[in-house]
Amino acid sequence: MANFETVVVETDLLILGGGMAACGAAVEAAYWAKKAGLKVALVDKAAMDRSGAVAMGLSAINQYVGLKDGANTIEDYVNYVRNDLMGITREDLVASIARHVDSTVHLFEKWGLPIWKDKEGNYVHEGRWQLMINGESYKIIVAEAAKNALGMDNIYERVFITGPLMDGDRCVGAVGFSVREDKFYVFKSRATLVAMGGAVGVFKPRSSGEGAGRAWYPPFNSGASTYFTLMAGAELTCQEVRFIPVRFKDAYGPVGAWFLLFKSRATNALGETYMETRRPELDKWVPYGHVKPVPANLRNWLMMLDVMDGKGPIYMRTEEAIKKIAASESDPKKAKRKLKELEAEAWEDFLDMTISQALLWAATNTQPEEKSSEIAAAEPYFIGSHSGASGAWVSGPKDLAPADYFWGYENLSTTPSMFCAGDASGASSHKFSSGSLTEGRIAAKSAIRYLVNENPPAGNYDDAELERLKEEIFRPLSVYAENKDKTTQVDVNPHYILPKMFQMRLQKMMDEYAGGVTAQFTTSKANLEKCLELLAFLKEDSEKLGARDLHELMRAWENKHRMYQAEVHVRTILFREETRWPGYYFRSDFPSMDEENWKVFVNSKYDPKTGEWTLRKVPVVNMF
Ligand code: SFD
Ligand code: AMP
Repeated sequence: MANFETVVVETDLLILGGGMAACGAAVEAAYWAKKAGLKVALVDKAAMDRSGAVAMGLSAINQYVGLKDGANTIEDYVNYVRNDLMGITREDLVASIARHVDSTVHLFEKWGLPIWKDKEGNYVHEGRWQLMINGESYKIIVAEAAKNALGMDNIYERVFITGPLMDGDRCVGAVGFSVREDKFYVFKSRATLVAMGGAVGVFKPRSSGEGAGRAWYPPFNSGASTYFTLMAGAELTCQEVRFIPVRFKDAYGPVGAWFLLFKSRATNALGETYMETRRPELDKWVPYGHVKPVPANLRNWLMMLDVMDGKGPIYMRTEEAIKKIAASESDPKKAKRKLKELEAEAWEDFLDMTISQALLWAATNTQPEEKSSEIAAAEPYFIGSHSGASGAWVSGPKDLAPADYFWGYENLSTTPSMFCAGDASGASSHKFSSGSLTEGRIAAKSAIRYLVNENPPAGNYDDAELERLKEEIFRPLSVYAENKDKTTQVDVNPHYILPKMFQMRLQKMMDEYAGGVTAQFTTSKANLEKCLELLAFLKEDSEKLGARDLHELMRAWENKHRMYQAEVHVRTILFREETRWPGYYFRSDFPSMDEENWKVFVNSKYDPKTGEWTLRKVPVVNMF
């Protein structure tokens, strides 16, 4: 690896990721760091303008509390999130974000994001908490603010972070490599903020063949936050709480606008509304089965029951919803205009954030005002900022957190000097884009306060360890180079495994044994144990990952990250002996919810030195 230049970057605060949380962190950190004379650097594996979940844009801001208008209270939001997560949530973290999120939305508007307004100049709501936006350029607008705040000299784009730099049990930076140049990066920091999103591609996708990269979640997020925090010895939480979005089938178009703004029904092929016909099922999941809105996983579950009964396909009744709204105009001219407006809004909803769904409509001659569209449950994803909850276990704010949830600084993980935000921080769902950016701001301000108050020393860095990390990072290139001539078919070789093959193996075992699409999201102790057995073999073979170029080296590391995301997920589902989130996953051996024994968080931890896992129950403390 002698030809790979080593680049060393020294900074006080290191922000990992360039998505919503990282951009919020950059804006806030730059402000406070300037006052304190501190340096802040940010690293993204991609180009910030289009990186992360918001890459394609979004059509709504999903968290706006409207505190100033008196529309809702912080408690209202906490109640909503707690219920949607079947009782398992860190109320202190949710409340902390809820009290600041409106100011973030106002910043978006100041930065130039068009938010829909009605004739009186008020925001147009999609639902109680959601605002409609013209959001195709959402990420570019947010990235511009972050870049202006930090300056491009402090931003490293197209640098893939592989893992942490440790000094004993303290995180003192990160290592990675350029995906464009032959460079090994060493970032030395006194505080680190992890915001590298969630994970896609751990489970086999519904898409196949040339469409296999197509998923609801962006292909760029591949479990880096989970891997990084695990390898830094941090405690994680809610790693069993995956997210299964119900989406327009095959291109994953959003359903929120249809259900909330257009008030559409979803029915089975017989025209029955499963949310009504299956309502008695909700009694089994009380108290959460009886709250409003019905939790996302239970909405999924009622639909899945119809599918399992052979009553599919399931349809979003777009034509019915559009006609109903247009018919509310008594003047025929106005009704015609309204119909045109609704058609445009329906197409924009997809064009703003899931362009391929609009293409699929076009390709299948679908006019939403004339024809229903199929919806389906997608494969599982890890996205703690949406309706999942996976992430690191972090300290809450002093004024809100119960004693057991507070250790000095908001969003500090259990690893000294390491903060987490967005998908990287767990048990505080429903942050979405606006809440994630808000949490990035909270975490960054807290990290700068930590640097000022504690003045932590620079880390000790062992040159031999850095050389070892460099060898480990680039090993897939040499594994391939040394063995490439031992085969006549490049993707089959007993001496190496290419990332694509490796990923297919991971996805197959997760799909079949850990409750993926093929298993109708169902699993059990026996299946999970089988999965762990196969994961152990995969881990052995991960030493033999081969890569032909820098791009494939990135793919190799993405899959190594995914493998650990998979393992912590499987271990956590196995540990929780109940079914709490049917519609996300179902334990056939523990088919019901057990409030007495399992109304708790499950926290998980990995010891990188011994390879041992520790899982424990942590009580849920209610604030409201
Ligand atoms: O409704 C490395 N989300 C929606 N939020 C909304 O507010 N409105 C919507 O309309 C939303 N919809 C939606 C949403 C998500 C997705 C995938 C779709 C649709 C299709 C949720 C938000 O997008 C989400 O909550 C936030 O983006 C989360 O923020 P954050 O910062 O935690 O994650 P990120 O933005 O994805 O950024 C991750 C960054 O990490 C980088 N990265 N960098 C270096 N090294 C590595 N190894 C790295 N791995 C990853 C990424 O490049 C990126 O910069 S709706 O349809 O559901
Ligand atoms: P989605 O497009 O499904 O991500 O939804 C966007 C937002 O609307 C999220 O906050 C969802 O939780 C919410 N949402 C979607 N469908 C429904 C529904 N049927 N009832 C209540 N909330 C919903």
